[in-house]
Amino acid sequence: MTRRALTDATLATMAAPTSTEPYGLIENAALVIEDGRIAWVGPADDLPQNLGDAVSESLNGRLVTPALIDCHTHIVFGGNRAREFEMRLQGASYEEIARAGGGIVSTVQATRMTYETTLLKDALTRVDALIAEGAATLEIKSGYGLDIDTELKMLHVARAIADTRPIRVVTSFLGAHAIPADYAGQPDAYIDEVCLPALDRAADLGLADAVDGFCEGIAFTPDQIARVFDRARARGLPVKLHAEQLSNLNGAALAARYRALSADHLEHLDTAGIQAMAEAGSVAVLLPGAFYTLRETRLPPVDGLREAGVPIAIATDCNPGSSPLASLLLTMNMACTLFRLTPEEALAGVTREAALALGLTDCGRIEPGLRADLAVWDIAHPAELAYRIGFNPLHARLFGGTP
Ligand code: DI6
Ligand code: FE
Repeated sequence: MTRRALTDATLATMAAPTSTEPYGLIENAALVIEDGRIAWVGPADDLPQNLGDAVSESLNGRLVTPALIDCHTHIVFGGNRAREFEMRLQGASYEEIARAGGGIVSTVQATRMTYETTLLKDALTRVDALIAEGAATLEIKSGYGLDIDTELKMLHVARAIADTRPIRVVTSFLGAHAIPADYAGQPDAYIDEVCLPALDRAADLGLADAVDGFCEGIAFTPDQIARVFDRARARGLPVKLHAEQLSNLNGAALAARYRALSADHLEHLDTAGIQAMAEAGSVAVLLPGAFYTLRETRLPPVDGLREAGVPIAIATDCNPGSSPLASLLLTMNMACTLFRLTPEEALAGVTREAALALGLTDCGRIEPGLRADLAVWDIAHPAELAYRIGFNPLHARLFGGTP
C-alpha cells in the first residue's frame, strides 16, 4: 500500500452544497492518500498518529481543491474556424454562417478528412492546456463526423486521449449535432440512416458513455431528439442535451422526461423548463465561453435555477466555432462576470456539480473514499481562482494520488 500525508494545507473540500462553511473550507488541514484514494481529511491537529511509513509533505499553507472537471467539450475536431471569426467581425451572425454551409458543417468536412493521429495530436494541445490548470476529468463529444465511420473515429480519439495523458475521459455520442450537407433537408433520414446506426455501433464498441443532441432551429426538433433518446434508453445509456441556446424549443423539459444527466447552454430556458429539470434532478451546465464568443445578450436564468435548487455546473464547451476556449479558470471568471455566479458557485461548477453532470460519484469533492484527484494552488483563498484573468496559480496536480 502507498500512503502519503499532505500537511499544512487549506482545503476547499466542496464537500456538501448545504455545508455552512463556504467552499467546505478547512484551514490548517491535513489529508491522507492511500492507493490513489483520499483516506482521511481533517484539521492537522487531528491527523491520525499511526500512519506507518507514509511520506509526509508540507504544503506551506497552500490551497487544495478537488482537481477540475470540464463536463462539456467538443475538444476533438479537424481544422479551425478563424476565417469564420473574421466573418462574424464583419457582421455575419452564427446562424447565417451555419445556414450558408459554414459553421459546424465546415468542421465536419475538416474532421472527416483528418487522420486519427492528427486529430489526437491537435486535441492534446488543448487537453494539455486544461491539465496545466489542474483538470483531471474531461468530457468529450463526437458530433463533427456525422457519418458512421467519422463519429466512431472521434470517439476512438477521445478514448486515446485517456491512454496518452493522465486524465480521465468521459465520452458522449453527439450524432444529432447538425444535419450534414449530404442529408440537407432530410433530417429524419439522417437520424434513421446514420445517427441511430452510429449510436448502436458506438454502444456495441463501448465507445459512448452517454448520448447528447442539439435541439435547435438550425439542428434537430424535439421529436427527432426524442427518437435518439429512445435508442439511448434502449441501449442503457444516459442522455444530455444542448437545449435553449439560441431559442426555446422546450428541449430541457424533453431532456428531463428522459431523466437527463444535464441540459446545457439554457440562455432561453423558461420557468417550466427549470421546474422540469428540478424534478428530474438534471444539472444545468452553463457555457459562458459560447455566450461570450457569440456576444449573446440573453442571460441564462441563474436566479430561477438557484431558487429551484437545480445544481449549476460550468464548462468550456471547447469547440472551434462558438467557444474556442481551453481554460477552466477563464470559464470560472466569465461565469462570475457575465452570469453573476459567485466564485464559490463557479468552483462548485467545475468540481462537485460537474461530477454530478457526468454521473460520477467518485470525484469532484475532497472526501474520504473518493479519488485523490486534487489541485494544489499558490493562493490563499479559493475566490482568487475566479477573480484573476489570464493567470494560472497551479502549483501541482494529483491524478489518482500521483503528482
Ligand atoms: N452548441 C455549441 O455551442 C457547439 N455545438 C452546439 O451544439 C458549437 C459547435 C460549433 O459551432 O462548431
Ligand atoms: Fe456544446
